Amino acid sequence: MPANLSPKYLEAERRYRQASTNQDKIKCLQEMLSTIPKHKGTEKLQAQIKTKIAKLKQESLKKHATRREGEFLTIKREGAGQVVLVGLPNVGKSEIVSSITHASPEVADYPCTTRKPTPGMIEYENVQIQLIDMPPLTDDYIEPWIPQTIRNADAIVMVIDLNEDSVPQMKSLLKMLEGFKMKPQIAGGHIEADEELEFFEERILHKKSVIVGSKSDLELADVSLGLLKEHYGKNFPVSPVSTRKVKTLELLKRKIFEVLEIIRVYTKPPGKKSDLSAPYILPVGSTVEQAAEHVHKDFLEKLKFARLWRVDKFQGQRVQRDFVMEDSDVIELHI
Ligand SMILES: Nc1nc2c(ncn2[C@@H]2O[C@H](COP(=O)(O)OP(=O)(O)OP(=O)(O)O)[C@@H](O)[C@H]2O)c(=O)[nH]1
Ligand SMILES: [Mg+2]
Repeated sequence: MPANLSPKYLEAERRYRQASTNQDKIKCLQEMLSTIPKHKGTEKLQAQIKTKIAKLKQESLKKHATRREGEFLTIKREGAGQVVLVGLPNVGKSEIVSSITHASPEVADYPCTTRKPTPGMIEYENVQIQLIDMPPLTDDYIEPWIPQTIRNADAIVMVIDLNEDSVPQMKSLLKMLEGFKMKPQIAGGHIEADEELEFFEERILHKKSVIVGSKSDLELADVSLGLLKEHYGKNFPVSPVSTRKVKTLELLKRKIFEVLEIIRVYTKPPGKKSDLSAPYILPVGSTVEQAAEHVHKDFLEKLKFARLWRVDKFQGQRVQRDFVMEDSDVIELHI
């Protein structure tokens, strides 16, 4: 055995021997490969590990080919919207999920820790938003449910590690998403309807997206963030985030709420106060008529007018059906 194998390598090798599934074995082998000292004396061992990984991947592919489509994992949508985290290995996706939701996906300082989608709920003010932690996107084998889960989500958070070169990461991420026939785009732009789209259809799907620059507390973060903003700031909102800084996490929640392009609308009975803990969630740009229909379909026909309250703007003025509502509006529906 070549000398100079690190404790991390030996630990990964120990776990490899105990691993029972191909996925786990691949994960350990990849870890061994990333921690092995790169010199002449280990070349043979590196080659053996690579061959073993390739063989295990082939086996997994065969297994997947015999699976039926219905077996893809998709996460049931909950709350006001579903947002998925994507990024290269080890960029901090899982730590973000465990910091702003009640879920606790495994976090580790080696790549490819996450194997399964793990949903958690973000509480942003009085709204619940579902955030899904995902396995990393890499150039090697991607399980077929991964693109499908990303396509299903309402929006994408692209996580870029600010402690590494940011622009190349972003490039490869966009390239991989393009390979899945997805094009991230800034919220507010025109989004193609995607309801009838199936996973295997070829049409490019546009997805509302934000960029999160992770590990903003680390040394290289400022330079990396500057470059990221310079190259992509025009096309996407870029938020620096550190799981060690609560304030950045609060701003991230706000950004995630914004990318969903939803508004909260409250109703109130005449002469009474509205229940501010129970908003109706509507798409940005919804009218009074649409809000009324959402409350009860009978309102659509019977609604005569509505009164509207908006902080510093309206105090119960009458508004018509086509009036466009904003976040936090209160309406009183009259039939
Ligand atoms: N300093 C610092 N380290 C962080 C931060 N966020 C995550 N990390 C560390 O980065 C490493 C990777 O974090 P993970 O959350 O497991 O990364 P991941 O993107 O889920 O990794 P994979 O599941 O392998 O793709 C861990 O050691 C984390 O503790 C951060 O904001 N600041
Ligand atoms: Mg992870």
